[in-house]
Amino acid sequence: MAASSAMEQTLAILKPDSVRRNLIGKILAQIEESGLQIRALKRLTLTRKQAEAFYEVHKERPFFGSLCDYMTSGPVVVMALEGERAIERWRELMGATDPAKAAEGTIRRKFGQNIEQNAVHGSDAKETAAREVAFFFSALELAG
Ligand code: 3AN
Repeated sequence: MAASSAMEQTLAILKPDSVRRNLIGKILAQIEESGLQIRALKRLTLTRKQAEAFYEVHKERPFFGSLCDYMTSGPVVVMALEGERAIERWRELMGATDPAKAAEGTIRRKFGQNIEQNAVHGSDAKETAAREVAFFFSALELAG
């Protein structure tokens, strides 16, 4: 088969509420069952500066300060996911931003607590995915 241009990488974050509630395994299982590959993975705690840089596109939004407080409130697990159309597939698996509006069976519907503490993050487009994967992972870490 020719190399597929639809092969993508995307960034996933298991947010502090997921790690705090011991949901890492359940969420990773759902990712693997979907057929997406976990290309790289680590646990870390974001500094304020890192959270502000990561969410820079939202800096004018009213929820920016609260979002950064929350994202620095405990450890997160960050992952580079890989597969055909990985960006869209991971968005589908996560569900809508607001867990109350997310489709049945999605991770946010099952595990999200509210629109801010919504369990997981996923890149929303090719350009953001490339930026977000590179924000957390080096070429060496992605080569495994
Ligand atoms: P998504 O994560 O679905 O791409 P974005 O990029 O609009 O959604 O929002 C980034 C993050 O900001 C969300 N995951 C959520 O934690 C938080 N957020 C989004 N909208 C709100 C809101 N109206 N109030 C509080 N937090 C929000």
